Amino acid sequence: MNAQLKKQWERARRIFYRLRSSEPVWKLINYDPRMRFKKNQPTLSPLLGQVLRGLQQNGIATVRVTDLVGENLWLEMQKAFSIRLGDPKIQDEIKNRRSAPEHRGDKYYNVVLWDMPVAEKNNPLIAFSTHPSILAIVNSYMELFAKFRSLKLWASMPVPPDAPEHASQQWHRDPEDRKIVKVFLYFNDVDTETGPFTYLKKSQLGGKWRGLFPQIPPLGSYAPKGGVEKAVDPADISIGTGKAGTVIFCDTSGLHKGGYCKSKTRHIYISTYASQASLEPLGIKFLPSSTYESLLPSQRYALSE
Ligand SMILES: O=C(O)CCC(=O)C(=O)O
Ligand SMILES: [Fe+2]
Repeated sequence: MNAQLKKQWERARRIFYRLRSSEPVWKLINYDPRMRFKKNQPTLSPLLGQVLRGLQQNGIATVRVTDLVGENLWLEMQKAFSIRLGDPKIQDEIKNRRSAPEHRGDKYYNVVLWDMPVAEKNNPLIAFSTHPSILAIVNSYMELFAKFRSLKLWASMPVPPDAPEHASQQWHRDPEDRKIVKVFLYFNDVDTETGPFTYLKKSQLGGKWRGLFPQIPPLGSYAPKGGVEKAVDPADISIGTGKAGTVIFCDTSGLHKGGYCKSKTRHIYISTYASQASLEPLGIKFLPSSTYESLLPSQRYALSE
């Protein structure tokens, strides 16, 4: 392709994706999941309502895991987490981890504790990610039946002193969708040494910082170093320190970063939800739909491709 043609092709591609993610087209693509949500609107307890309002107003809200899903599930989740962390192969990886990236997007600082995850409904982590209370918040925020798109279970390891911020340690917007919900759960206490998840409040769809380093569909965006700090009031930056069992709901189409651990390891579980318009590859394997037959409609929908 000659240079002129390439340029035109690139321009056409940009226009196509911008149109595809515009409100009317996005709503059209999501007609079916929007109608499903209308027919199955959850009633929210005062606590869930509060989390939803936080998401709507600031793009972020925090809640205790036990208030959301109860003590028993949290205990089972902690057991499941310890088993994965204790796996000799994982322990080896932690010992032999690299101390620098190999390429641009390489999250060399995260040891992956659950590779090729399969969504077995009795797995406590999957039960958490598809818990009716969580889906009630996610779907009410998205105003549609959302898809559970991926999960990450990480030990985020301390980086060498003065290592540059790399990949998602830098301010960025995720690419998946116009609206995205990620649910972050800490399995250990996270302070400023432990790479807390950090968010620019009101950078979600409809927020006052939506236009700052915006997504470029079908991509997200990275902010230049220092660009966010220069543009905003420090009070708008939420630093997600918290005890083990802290759950953060966040629209990561807004500006965020995290995982820059200075001296302590961070144990984190991340569930991603987006609409069926998302073009990102699925990061989770589902079982045949008959496996999920006993579940609620919102859960069955979340657990489908
Ligand atoms: O590791 C973190 O805190 C940030 C992760 C992130 O950017 C993401 O999951 O989208
Ligand atoms: Fe991200």
